[in-house]
Amino acid sequence: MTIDGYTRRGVITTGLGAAAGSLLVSGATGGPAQAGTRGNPLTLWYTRPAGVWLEALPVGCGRLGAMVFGGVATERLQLNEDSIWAGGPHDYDNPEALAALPQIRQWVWEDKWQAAQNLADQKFLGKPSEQAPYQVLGDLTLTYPGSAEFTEYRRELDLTRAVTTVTFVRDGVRHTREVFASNPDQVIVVRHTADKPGSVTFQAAFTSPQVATTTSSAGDGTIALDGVSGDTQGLKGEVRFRALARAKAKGGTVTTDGGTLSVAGADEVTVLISMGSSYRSFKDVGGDPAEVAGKHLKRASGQPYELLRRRHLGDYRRLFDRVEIDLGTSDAIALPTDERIARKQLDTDPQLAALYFQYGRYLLISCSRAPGHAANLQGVWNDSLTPAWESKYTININCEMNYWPAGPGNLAECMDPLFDLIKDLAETGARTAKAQYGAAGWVAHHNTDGWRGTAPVDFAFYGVWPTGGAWLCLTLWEHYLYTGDERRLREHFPLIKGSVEFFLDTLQTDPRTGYLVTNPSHSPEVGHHEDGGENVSICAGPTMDMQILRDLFGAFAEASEILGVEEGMRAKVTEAATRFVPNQVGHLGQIQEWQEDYRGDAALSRSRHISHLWGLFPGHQIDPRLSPELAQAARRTLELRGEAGAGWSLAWKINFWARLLDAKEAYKRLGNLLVPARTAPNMFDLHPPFQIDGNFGGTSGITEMLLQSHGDQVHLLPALPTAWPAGSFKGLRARGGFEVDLEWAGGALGGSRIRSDLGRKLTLRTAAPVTVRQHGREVKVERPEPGVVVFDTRRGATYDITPSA
Ligand code: FUC
Repeated sequence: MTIDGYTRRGVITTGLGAAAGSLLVSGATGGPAQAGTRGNPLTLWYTRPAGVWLEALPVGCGRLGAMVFGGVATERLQLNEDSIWAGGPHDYDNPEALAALPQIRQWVWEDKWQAAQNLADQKFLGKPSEQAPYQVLGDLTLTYPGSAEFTEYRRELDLTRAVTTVTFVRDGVRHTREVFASNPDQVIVVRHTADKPGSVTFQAAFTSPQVATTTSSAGDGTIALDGVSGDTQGLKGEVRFRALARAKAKGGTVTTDGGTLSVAGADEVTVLISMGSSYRSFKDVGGDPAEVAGKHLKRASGQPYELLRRRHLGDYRRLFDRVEIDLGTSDAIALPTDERIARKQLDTDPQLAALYFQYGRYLLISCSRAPGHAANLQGVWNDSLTPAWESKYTININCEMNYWPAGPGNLAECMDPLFDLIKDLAETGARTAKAQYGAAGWVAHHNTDGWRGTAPVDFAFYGVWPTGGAWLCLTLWEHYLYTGDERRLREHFPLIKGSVEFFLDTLQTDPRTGYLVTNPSHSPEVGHHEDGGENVSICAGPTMDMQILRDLFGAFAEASEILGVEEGMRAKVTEAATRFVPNQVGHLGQIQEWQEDYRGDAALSRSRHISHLWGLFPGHQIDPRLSPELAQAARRTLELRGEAGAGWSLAWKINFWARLLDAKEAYKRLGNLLVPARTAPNMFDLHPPFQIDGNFGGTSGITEMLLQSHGDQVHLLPALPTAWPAGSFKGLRARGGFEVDLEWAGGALGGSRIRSDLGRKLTLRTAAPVTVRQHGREVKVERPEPGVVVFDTRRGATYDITPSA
């Protein structure tokens, strides 16, 4: 582990400034900025070059990423390729684990937690007991000769085009540089133009903290960086990589020498950056990075800049443009983005929330696309060999949170890399199930990495949690709920089935309560007792496990019915689910976090993890309408838990409060997220340090305030804050295959248009009665209760919803 204060006792101390680094820039000599957003409110913009990494602007196309600093005399592009993991293919399973399992279980039944947890630490953790870090590739640094003075500086990231632009006047010439990452062409494109011919002159060179060498190839204006990922935990670094940069100039000269690319006196220049690695899969790193990087560079070099740009825009906009959102605006929009965050005044800057929402969608499109890996803790952007928490996949909350905006935010395709990850885990996790539990199916614990480790890691306190794979499987089901894509469901069903099989084989009947429970497990990262001086988390049947498994078993039953398969297993699964520990209310009126209603410190924990509210969000077993007592207890849990740390925790709370239909509390958490302690100048979420889940959780939270679709209902404006009296959105998706446009004014629904993709029955909840029309003709609806209309829809048809006169 690379984070300070991550101790065996389960306490993390994070100093705000320390990990995040200073956010202040000094010594910038920029002149007055070009004002405002230039009519495009979906722009992050700044009056100075980035001084530190958290001010640089991210671009990405899934597999590749770059942080663009926007310097005048020196431009730094910090580069990532998403398969550069330290170490190499490795099986983490511990052959001693299986023999220790009965004793660990027995001690848990006997409440001998310390003994159980110690034994798990000694015998049940993976080998090695920590996973590998995701690593930086390197930098491309461009240096531009000229005077130190410049004026009219502006740096921006336009979310509507996924292009970052820097422009300034230096030595009497206006220079413009545009950078984008193209998914269709798999290159990063850096375009230089100037308003006087012959004024583009620079040198470019690669550097890397990895073991790497630089070379140039004469003749084609190309430089190369060749390196290999780092060693870790006794595993040799085996991912070889190559980065290439090539300049194509109009006018002037392009030369290369000793790894340096020189351009002199050109009118305009396009630099293409291509990267490739030897990673073919978690078990094969025998690929040829030169072939991969060379192939993309060759293809992109053959195309004019305008075509590269057009192809990029076409691809990006196809996804991004599906959703529009307007939460209101104000004069604050004329301020640079970092100043807006620093003001801490979301109330007078509603557009900042809209910008944050769309930034989340931008980031997901930029870091989670095929071809490429799922979004890790930092998406794809990481400047370190030893990033916080190894920039891995933490699957006890963070990785799943990354994908919360995908369904409702109309970006279902961005889940594909996650589904590839799950397929890998089903393979490695089947080995772990067999080796460590003697069980069928597959299991993944709380973390995974580029080698798809599925054994428990770190310490038993954090790692012995067998439900990570089960939660991931529910993202496969969510994809179906949003899209109705039965072909995909059929493809994914074996993954769900494999997870269910593992639990059918390993769930234990608790000798004390008779419930069917996980053992050993824990409620993620929360200790329930001090036992012999040791903080212990180990237990049987924590609430979160039971909530996840209830949904997993339910999803299996429904999916198997839809697909017409596994009738026998369905009966078994449905029966087993009736023996799960129910959601329970404890002595403080809270949702009980464990099977037993532990008192004292356990019940009063201020942990940032609120795992026992999983059933409120992303699940929906706790619902103010269907289970008001549990909803009341969830509210009490949130009050007791307080506001302790981490951007992602705050983001989760927005979603919780929205699900409790409490607009005021949800909005308050959003306001707390959009402040400098939690949102960097470049709008990256701060744990701190940077962790991208908070961005995605925040985007999801905003959606949950405007539109919810669970419990077989679509709820319009379920938790609309008073700070957004008027606004609109377009293109949000609801479960059941509906696409929703909506506008509101005076805090009330103005009208909505809903397209039905699947022709399902629609149950619609609104604050006031509505009338439904199709092509202007009123549709006959049932009104089972005030505020609810139910009607059949036709596939592909559109329905207009207006407040009844
Ligand atoms: C868990 C959390 C931390 C962080 C890390 C990646 O350990 O407790 O807050 O999100 O994962």
